[in-house]
Amino acid sequence: MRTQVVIIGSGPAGLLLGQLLHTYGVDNIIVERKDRDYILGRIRAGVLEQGTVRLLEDVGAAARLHREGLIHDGIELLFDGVRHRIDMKEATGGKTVTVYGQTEVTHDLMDARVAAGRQTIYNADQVTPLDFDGPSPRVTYVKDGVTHEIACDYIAGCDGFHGVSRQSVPAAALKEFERVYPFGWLGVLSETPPVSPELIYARHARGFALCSMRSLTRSRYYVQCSLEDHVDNWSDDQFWDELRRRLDPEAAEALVTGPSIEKSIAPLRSFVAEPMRFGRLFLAGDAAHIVPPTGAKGLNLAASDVHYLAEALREAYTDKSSAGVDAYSARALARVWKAERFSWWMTSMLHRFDDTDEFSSRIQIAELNYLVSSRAATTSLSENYVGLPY
Ligand code: FAS
Ligand code: PHB
Repeated sequence: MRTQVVIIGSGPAGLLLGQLLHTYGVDNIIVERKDRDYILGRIRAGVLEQGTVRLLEDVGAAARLHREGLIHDGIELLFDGVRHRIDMKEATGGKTVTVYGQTEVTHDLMDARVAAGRQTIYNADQVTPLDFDGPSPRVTYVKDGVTHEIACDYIAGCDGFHGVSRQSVPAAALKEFERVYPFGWLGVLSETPPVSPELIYARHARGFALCSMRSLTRSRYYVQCSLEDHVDNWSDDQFWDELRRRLDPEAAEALVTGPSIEKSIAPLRSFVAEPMRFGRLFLAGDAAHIVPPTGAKGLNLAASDVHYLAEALREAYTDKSSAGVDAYSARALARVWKAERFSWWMTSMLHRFDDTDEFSSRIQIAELNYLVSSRAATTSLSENYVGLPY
């Protein structure tokens, strides 16, 4: 088999890249180790920046998002028992975010890919990117016991943090930066109306909590938990009781509880691999970087990465210029590190750190008090949360 670009991974990064390349007339095949239903069963992100929405519009995959997505002008910060609204729309001159689950984004992109007649190979085992340091890269994989090979011009590693692409790069060629946080997020999805019209980020002595949503009838909640914790230790009632303890009285009273339809613990880390290009292999999305979800940046960074990569590949094919591919890594990393900083800052400000002292706790409160009383600080949070320009 031969194509112009092989994309490894059918998550948001791979699917969005595939559709962008399709609109640019660049042939591509996605090779994915799982199947469609497994991918759609993963519950992840919930907040889209305007840039991400625009890219989905560009590839014709935003119709349902515009019907069902919720436009949010602000968020609330809860600390010392008081909620403070951050009016991001006012602070950024009109920018907003859209609440629409990653599962739905993935579903819409998969449907768009089928409609475009583009090929995705699911259940591909032993996917291996080869010869990407030369002019004739190729990808091999095993399916139903048969080994296949796809010759191509470029390989896009969109296979997430645990994927094969970054692992295929010689260790000496990579520099990795990492901060692992000493806690996780226990998340619950429930068919219950959200406790509040906008997201509530709560700092509490017992730990962080987040009230989010997927629609006006489906809510997504998180509480900070220990890394030693296990989801089996938490009955639904225990989760709801702990969430109530971390909310203000009004929200605790208003909280509508119900059976969890998904419950899981996600670890938190900050991670960046540099560079994001190795010859004709490019890394994009979680394959290259991870952010703690506190800043709602993970999915949105995957989108900006593939925006830059698709532009670069279009330039390579259309203008026969390597300027874009040569600049891809530096261009993507410039935005990645700003999102890493923001996500680290939100996480440091809102979570309970058992290994720090009272001084650090007072600094967190001072940071939050400054944030809600300074227009400059509110503007800074807002412009990062709605998404810095590409
Ligand atoms: P993905 O991991 O989504 O997709 C990679 C794809 O590659 C997968 O389909 C995988 O099966 C496939 N793959 C892996 N190895 C392969 C191989 N060897 N061969 C072929 N295919 C392979 N972000 C937020 O903004 N908010 C959140 O609340 C949030 N919660 C998260 C919770 C969890 C548990 C995780 C893991 C991430 C969360 N994220 C969140 C971040 C998440 O949304 C990612 O940023 C987003 O999925 C990135 O998309 P991709 O880069 O496409 O990677
Ligand atoms: C979510 O709805 O899953 C969500 C929203 C905002 C975040 C993290 C997760 O910062």
